[in-house]
Amino acid sequence: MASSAVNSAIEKLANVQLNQLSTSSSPNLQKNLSILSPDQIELGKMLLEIGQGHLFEHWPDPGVDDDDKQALLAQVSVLNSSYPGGLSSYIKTARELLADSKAGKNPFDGFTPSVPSGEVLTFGDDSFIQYEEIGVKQVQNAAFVLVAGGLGERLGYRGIKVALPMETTTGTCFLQHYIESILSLSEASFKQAQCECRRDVPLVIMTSDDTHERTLQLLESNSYFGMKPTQVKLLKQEKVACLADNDARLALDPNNKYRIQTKPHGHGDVHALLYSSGLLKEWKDAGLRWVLFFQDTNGLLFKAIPAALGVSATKEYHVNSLAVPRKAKEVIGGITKLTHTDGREMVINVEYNQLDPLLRATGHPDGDVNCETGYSPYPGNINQLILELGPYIDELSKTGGAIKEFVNPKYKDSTKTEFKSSTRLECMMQDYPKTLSPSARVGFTVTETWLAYAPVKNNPEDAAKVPKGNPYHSATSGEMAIYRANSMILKKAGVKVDDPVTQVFNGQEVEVWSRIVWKPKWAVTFADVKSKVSGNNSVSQKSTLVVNGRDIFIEDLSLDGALVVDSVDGAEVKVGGSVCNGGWTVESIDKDSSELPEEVRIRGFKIIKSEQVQQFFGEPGKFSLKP
Ligand code: UGB
Repeated sequence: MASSAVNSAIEKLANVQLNQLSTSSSPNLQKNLSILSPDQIELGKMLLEIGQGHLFEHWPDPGVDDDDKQALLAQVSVLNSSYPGGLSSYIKTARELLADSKAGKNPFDGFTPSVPSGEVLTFGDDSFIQYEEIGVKQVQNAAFVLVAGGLGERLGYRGIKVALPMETTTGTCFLQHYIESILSLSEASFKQAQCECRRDVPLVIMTSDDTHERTLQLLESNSYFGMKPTQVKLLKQEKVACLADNDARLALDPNNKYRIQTKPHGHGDVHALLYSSGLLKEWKDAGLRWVLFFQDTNGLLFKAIPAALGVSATKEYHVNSLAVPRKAKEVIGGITKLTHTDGREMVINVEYNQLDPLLRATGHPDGDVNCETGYSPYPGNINQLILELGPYIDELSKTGGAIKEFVNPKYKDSTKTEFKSSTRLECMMQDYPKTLSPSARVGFTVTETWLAYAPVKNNPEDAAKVPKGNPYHSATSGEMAIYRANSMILKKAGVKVDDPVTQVFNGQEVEVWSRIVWKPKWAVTFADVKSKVSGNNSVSQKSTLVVNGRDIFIEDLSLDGALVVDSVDGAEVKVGGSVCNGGWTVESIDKDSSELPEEVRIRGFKIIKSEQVQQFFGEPGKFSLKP
């Protein structure tokens, strides 16, 4: 036998003995070593070291279920590599958080909440317009990140939420609107900044196993809604391991004893994913300065983005959270200043379920209530974050993107020794500032709700139960909010838009404004709107106005019906005169009618298109439309 072969045989024997020693606490794993690869054996040892020997308790002898055993360790490998610090770090944090939870420890122990001060914007005033202008210039230096890994259990919709129509007048879905907004903003930015090189503003979409394939398919089947496919990156978040008890023993899937049960970890995963993907560095090297995070179903938020980005640039905020006035008990977090007894201070989102107990525990016996303004004094977090890229990368280089987590076990009884069902660690993207040093510039920008926030989160039944005066956050209210915002913006630009009427759909009382919608390429800022509207214009409540082209100018238009104007780039169209027709009406439907598509049922109405003036200008040139 050659000496190298002897050495290798000796080494192999030594390894086997070593493996057997370190796996001796699990006889079942030990007797299966021969079917496992060296990497799998390492993972097995690691699991034993972190108290997970129960995973092997039921393992039969080699030769039985070997593929399943290997599949389990393959899953462990994914769980280990997709969590910053690996599974051992996950289990260590879980034990600490579970112990705190059992002891009833308040995560805000030692902190006193107070109302923070931030930038409060009023749509259309001089400073708003100025901020918009500054913000638009910055878009060329920005990257956008959409978190869309959530299934939207509260909404109960079976599809992915970004595919839902944002409004049913045109049927534009959320993802299309987001992409068109980014494209139009970047076009405006390019023009305004008069920079030499035009940049393809990047868009990252965080998906999950629940949403990935369908998101990709939506993009591919619609040619990425006009974006270059290379401009869009999908980053898929992995679920995390479930925990069966207070010792953080990993829970096995009730239907498969060779599979660890997993659940979503939350939108906070976006930071670790961006970091590990290398994109942040790529963006920095390309000279980008901002990263804007946003959520899956807020059809209004791009109306507030330019001004908020302007605030970030002006105030040089490392972190800028967008907020709106919040109704007490509304299911959105509250932006709060927390001051610790040791002098530490931070401005942070306190999640909706924690704000009331925190207030009660700190000398506010009524908890989360409205103040004299009719709103909670704590601005509502709409989870639209603007981070400055440089400081963001610096911080993530230290943390690897790990975000402070929390655990929310549902205990069987007051002894808190057993869970009703397995739990897991969770994290939220807005908790990013929690690890920042006190010198970090963390601020927020409040805009009016009608302008910036109308998410689609609640199913009709739950929405109908929302306390009177609080927002429904449903498909019904989400669509009506688009019409209201566009009507209000046109009103501010001098158009006479009739008052809305109140109607009830799916048990929710909503204001129905004229159905006014425009493509982002028509206007992305208030200044754009004002430059395209002149003279004496009026729109009646029963009217629908759809503006789809870049250079459509509305001048002396009297609209009482439906008008749809579409034009290619380069076609300059003046629209005026009197348009009067049967128009498009909003009709109630029965949400339980199985003949109607789910997208319609969840809003409780549909648009009946009876009569309209519709014109498409397909050639460049100057045109006039005066019916
Ligand atoms: N999401 C993911 O991408 N991955 C996940 O694992 C989970 C969610 P929800 P939530 O602005 O209205 C948040 O479920 O968590 C995506 C803030 O925490 O709609 O109840 C998901 O696809 C809260 O402070 O929201 O509440 C979606 O795009 C408040 O601001 C997004 O994350 C509230 O949003 C949010 O998920 C709000």
